[in-house]
Amino acid sequence: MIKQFLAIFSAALLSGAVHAAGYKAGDISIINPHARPTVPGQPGGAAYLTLENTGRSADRLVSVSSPAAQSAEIHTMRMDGDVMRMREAGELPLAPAAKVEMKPGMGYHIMLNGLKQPLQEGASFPMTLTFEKAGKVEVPVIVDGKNGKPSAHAH
Ligand SMILES: [Cu+2]
Repeated sequence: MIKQFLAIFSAALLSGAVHAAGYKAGDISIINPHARPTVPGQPGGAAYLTLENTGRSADRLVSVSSPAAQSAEIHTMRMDGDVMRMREAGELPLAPAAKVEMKPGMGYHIMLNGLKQPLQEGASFPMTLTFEKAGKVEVPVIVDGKNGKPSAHAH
């Protein structure tokens, strides 16, 4: 059962330049889910969001899915010597008070494999996050290009 999500639009954030959307699943806050645009023929894309555990017990993001892609995986990037390597993390641990901000180029991201159509700037698509304790929540992911060029994300 998908819990109803609660949208908290903070329109005044950062002098109106950024409209960050926030959602909740139990004690977990999901902030600003967004994805980079992709070009036609690009098989995969990446989505980013911030997760904050406002509760007193640890939780974990255990899976992600979206009708926009055949599969979605939790990935991490890290430097191995001078080579950036990516791997499937499988899950994302959230200790009490932990805040994990996904962003391009480092740390965690959500890999969207087998996109059904290109992600177009300005569009949005639903994504379901499943947490071990907080359960499932569906959030809209906004495709935005404000971080610059389309993601050159390939594995
Ligand atoms: Cu990846």
